[in-house]
Amino acid sequence: MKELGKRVLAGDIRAASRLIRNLEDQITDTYIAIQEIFKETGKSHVIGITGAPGAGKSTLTDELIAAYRKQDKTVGVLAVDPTSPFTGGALLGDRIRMLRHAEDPGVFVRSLATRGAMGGISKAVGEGIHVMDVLGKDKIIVETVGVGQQEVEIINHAHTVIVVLVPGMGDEIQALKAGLMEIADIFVINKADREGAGKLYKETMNMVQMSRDKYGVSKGWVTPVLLVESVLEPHKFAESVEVLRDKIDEHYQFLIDNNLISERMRRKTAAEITEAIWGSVLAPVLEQLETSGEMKRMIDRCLLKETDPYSLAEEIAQRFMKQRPGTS
Ligand SMILES: Nc1nc2c(ncn2[C@@H]2O[C@H](COP(=O)(O)OP(=O)(O)O)[C@@H](O)[C@H]2O)c(=O)[nH]1
Ligand SMILES: [Mg+2]
Repeated sequence: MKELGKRVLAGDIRAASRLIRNLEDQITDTYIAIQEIFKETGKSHVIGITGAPGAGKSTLTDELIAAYRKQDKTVGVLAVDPTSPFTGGALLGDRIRMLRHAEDPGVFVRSLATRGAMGGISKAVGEGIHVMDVLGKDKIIVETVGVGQQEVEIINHAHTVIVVLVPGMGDEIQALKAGLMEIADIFVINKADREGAGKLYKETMNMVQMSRDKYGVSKGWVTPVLLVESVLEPHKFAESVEVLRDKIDEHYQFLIDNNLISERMRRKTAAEITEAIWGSVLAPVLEQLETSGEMKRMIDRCLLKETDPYSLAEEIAQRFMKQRPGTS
């Protein structure tokens, strides 16, 4: 696994692809490659695009690639789909759709569908971003499906978070109140050809306004709401995605000008350290308990009420953490 990181540093695309595949398969010693490249990370602008399945995120991403390429900016895309842990098949459409950029050396598109270990997807996303970062991509777009906690995690990885809404998904405004409001740097009302787009736009504007009244303008950035034209009208679609591109860059500039970038970088790094500790401390312990059969025995004992999970955890902590050589 050594060398792989070095090859990525040298701009080797095949090594980068292989490393990302290893992340996806959660091959444990990928961390060596990440160690090798970490020093060179932190240069790209990371853009998160989140929203319900079918909201048009991939279609939008594809057009956003084109919009950035017009300005000669290089783009990396990580399409994350934790909902297809076995096949990754749901992403096939994405791959085909973004095929028009396949021959462009300034574009690097990869998908991630990890096999569902706890915290695994977030860790793989963070590492995938590092890989694209050291490949020198100016912009890295991370597409995530907004279900459950997933959408909130994107804020640990992205500088700019775009929340995509579409008309005709009734609960969405409800869901927004429950937390999306805080993570969105930009709202996109997508599929403008659909009935209700105007209404959704107004509702979202109202919501932004209300939270402004309630919390005040958060350090000067007023979350914009952009109505993106229908993909069925390619010319208008391209134009409104260029407006989106400029807003995204305006947000990044805003973070830089107001010294907020370091705050986001701290949050990103804190999440990464936590995940790394999880990976190197907790994961091996759990794995050992699993393979030795002790986990099974512990479950049995708990069910028989001979003990409880908390006493067991304390026991495990004693054994693994407090009895290392030199610590007692
Ligand atoms: N009517 C309409 N359909 C769209 C628009 N944008 C995307 N779609 C379609 O919506 C479906 C889901 O799009 P996709 O980009 O895969 O959504 P994702 O799951 O959020 O990535 C596809 O069939 C797209 O062709 C739009 O502006 N109008
Ligand atoms: Mg998609």
